[in-house]
Amino acid sequence: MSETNPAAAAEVAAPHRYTAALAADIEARWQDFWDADGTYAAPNPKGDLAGDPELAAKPKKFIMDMFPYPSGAGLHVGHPLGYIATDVFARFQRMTGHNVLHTLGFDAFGLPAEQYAVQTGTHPRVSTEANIENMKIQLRRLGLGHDKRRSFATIDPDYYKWTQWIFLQIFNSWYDDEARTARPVSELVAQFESGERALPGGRSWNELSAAERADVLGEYRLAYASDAPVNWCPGLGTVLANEEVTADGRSERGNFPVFKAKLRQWNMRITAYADRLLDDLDALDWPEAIKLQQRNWIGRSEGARVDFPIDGERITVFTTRPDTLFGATYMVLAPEHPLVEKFTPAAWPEGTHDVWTGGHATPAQAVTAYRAQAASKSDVERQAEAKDKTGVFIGAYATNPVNGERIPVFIADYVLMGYGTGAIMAVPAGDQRDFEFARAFELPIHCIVEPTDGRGTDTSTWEDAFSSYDAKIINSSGESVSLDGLGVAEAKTRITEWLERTGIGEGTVNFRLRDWLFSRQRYWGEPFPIVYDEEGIAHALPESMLPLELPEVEDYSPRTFDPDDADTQPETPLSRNEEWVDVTLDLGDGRGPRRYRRETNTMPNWAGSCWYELRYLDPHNGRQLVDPEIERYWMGPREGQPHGGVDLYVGGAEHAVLHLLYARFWSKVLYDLGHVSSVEPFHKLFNQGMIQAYVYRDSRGIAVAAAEVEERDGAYYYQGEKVSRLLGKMGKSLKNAVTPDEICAEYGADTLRLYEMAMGPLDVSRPWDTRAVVGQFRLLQRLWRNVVDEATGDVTVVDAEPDEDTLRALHKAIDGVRGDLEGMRFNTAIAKVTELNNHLTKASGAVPRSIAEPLVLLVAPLAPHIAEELWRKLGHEGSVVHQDFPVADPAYVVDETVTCVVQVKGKVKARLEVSPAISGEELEKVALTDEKVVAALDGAGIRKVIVRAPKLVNIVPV
Ligand code: ANZ
Repeated sequence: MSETNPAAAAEVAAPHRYTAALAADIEARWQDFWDADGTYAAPNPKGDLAGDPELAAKPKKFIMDMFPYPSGAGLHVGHPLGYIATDVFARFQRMTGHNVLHTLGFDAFGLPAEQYAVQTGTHPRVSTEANIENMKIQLRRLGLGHDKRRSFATIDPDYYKWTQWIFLQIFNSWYDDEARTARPVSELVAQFESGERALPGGRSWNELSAAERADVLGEYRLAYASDAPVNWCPGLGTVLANEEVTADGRSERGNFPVFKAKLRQWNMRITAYADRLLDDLDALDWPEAIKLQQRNWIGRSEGARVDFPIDGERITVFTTRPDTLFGATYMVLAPEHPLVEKFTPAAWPEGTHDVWTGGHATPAQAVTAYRAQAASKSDVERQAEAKDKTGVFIGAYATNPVNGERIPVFIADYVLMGYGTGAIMAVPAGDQRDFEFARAFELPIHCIVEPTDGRGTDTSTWEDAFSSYDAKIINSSGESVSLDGLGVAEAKTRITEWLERTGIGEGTVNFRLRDWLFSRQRYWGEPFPIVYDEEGIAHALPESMLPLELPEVEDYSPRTFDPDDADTQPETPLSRNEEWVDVTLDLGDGRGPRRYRRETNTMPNWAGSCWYELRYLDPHNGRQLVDPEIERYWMGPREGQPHGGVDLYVGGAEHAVLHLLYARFWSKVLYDLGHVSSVEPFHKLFNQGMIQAYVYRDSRGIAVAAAEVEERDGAYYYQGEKVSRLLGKMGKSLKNAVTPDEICAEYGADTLRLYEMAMGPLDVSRPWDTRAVVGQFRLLQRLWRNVVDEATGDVTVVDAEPDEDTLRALHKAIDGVRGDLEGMRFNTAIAKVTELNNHLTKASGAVPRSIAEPLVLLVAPLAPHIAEELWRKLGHEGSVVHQDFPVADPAYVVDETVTCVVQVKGKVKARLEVSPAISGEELEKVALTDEKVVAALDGAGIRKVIVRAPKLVNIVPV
């Protein structure tokens, strides 16, 4: 008996069956065709489009993904979820008459390449470029319709030349608060020169030395160097932005402790834009959750600044509750507050309470000791609730301006230097932190709001502070102002008016947002186009010296330190190349050639992604960031998009405040300076869900290779040992990564695309299940069989007229798929295609051409390779990519109805038009509420209803 291989036998019988091998062949051919043909090249309104009025009349669609970091691990199937979605959407838009721009670049500066370089000695450029090449191959295999002429990586000197150029625009600008716009620094200098704007200290511009002028301008520039306390992470050897520090005060990368340290660093004055960043959110089509995160991060608080007199000077506090001024029984300064020394006397005043001194002999000793203790904590640790409140009296008293009471001044770490004014009036009755502190330091607690929860006004019996916006103010009368009896809101208004009238304070708005720390002690980032002269004054390089390329260095690693040693100082890798650092340059400023020292920090890895959407528009422009006409065409404001921007931007929700806030800020500066017409970079934002995967762990909790786990009776085993299963992230470290390459090899890219899109709504996370992929493969096999003879490879469609049922199925599918693709409901679109395809599979006889062709067009955005192949087989020249998407005939879309006869006592009383699919229950309801039936029953009770849906209802009254 000879053994036969059933698969091989099937292949002989059906050599033109849609198999993985055939899919691979089709896909490779069409990918080559698209590349050679330039199918996805998006014409710009200049050049290519100028002589083509038809093309110029098309509406535009700029569709973008958050570009990838080319990691050495390559892509797993989770990565392309968003790329496939934007590709399907872009293809649909092309087929509905839009000029579509869709491409993908690489966000290629960053830590992993640098760390790999440190470990292996490979230059980060070499490993990064190799990773990009690898990723390009993986992406190409997916059949993504990108305009490859427009792709770039942020590490290309041609690209970062413009990142540096934008930095210089920002450096050379200041924010005019009155005009609410950025303006060139030269205009500020002109204002100082003419005396139109006063200089601090009343001096004249001409009197100032070059260094003094630089200092004055540094207070205004939108990019400036300062010594403000920054997040120093010794374990990484670099400083970090607030956004890169976790809620528990550690580095997001590496999980090392982060300390506050005073280091001279570059900052971006993003705070100047706080109100505009907040206001402009309203008109953006973004998920509400992301808008909310940005609003919270910007953190607008309305309140007042109030001056408390002390020793002939004053301490200014920020409070959101000026209505509680009568309850302020002490003050607190942040330990780092610059006025602390000034008010700290040599000795403890008479009668100082023991618990206030921390056991120190003098106030100065107490302050020094407490400052050291506070410096070792992060802001987050300092603010953590339910912690014992610590602090120390500085030996001085201030005066509460509403009632003249002498109140002691403390330093305590729960007050942060970076918020408000770094000083507070403490109202223990109304603020929980102040309450805890007052209890710990035996300070008075004045009840100034009538409790509404029955606790009474005797604060000695209270267990916590009382806060309510609905309560009445009490015990708040002074000589010139009284708030007693008012509600909180009225009291706020009244006291703010009083503060302003008396000059003691004023209503203000405070933002939580801090300036963006913009320098890093890294090698693999954009060098700053800044040099310092012998006086240490920073100068911008002239545009002709850009790009300033990264020099070669021996050692790429920043110096790292004991992660817990806060007293360390960063050392930059670029500082190790003396030849590059110390240069003689003629900056073209009339001063001739001089010696300079280059800035040796590099920009943070967020810089390159702050403006990349603009470079896609005009990627090879060597003279300008982007041609203004081209920018206006793709990005300019439109109806419904008042701020302009990319039409669709898809990416993960984890970038809510980092990348998206920074990019919005740069966009606004460029807009203010007249370089772009769009105020916002991204009009519509969509967050795709995550593809999750099962993580299997052994008894020690260590992840085991998911591919080798076996299931038996609902339990999971790895090499015979029982393992646990939990849904988690997909990735190399959890040993559960599935690559797109594997799935493409087994089924083809079209199947992978369909599977990823069919898994569920795009914004929802979903578990990957390799075994389920075959379902989409079968759909494509049935589609293929509906058009092609598997034995001969010939097309089987016929020119016969389709029957009514089939026409209805087709037009309903067209109607539904159109709406679903427009609404990015790709999963339901696939369900509708499947339904139509199944209808054709079940129907007897060959498929009419007038059905097969639109079916292929419906499939084209989702599974483009098979669609191209079938379109060609159906006798069409060229590509399916720019064909018109089918339009449904409304006559076939409306539901077909049947007539249902309603009898009462055996006599026909009504005829109802109902859906053939109506349920018995529904039909009975409709019949019993029909006017004529109700009339026929004339109030009689019902004994029995016989329903034969959809055609008959027989009612038997009592
Ligand atoms: C008196 C008061 C009474 C306060 C009361 C609150 C409740 P948001 O809403 O987040 O803006 N505060 C001000 N500056 C601070 C700083 N640098 N560090 C820590 N806390 C600070 O918070 C504003 C409130 O937080 C301010 O209003 C101030 O306490 C405190 F019943 O002033 B409040």
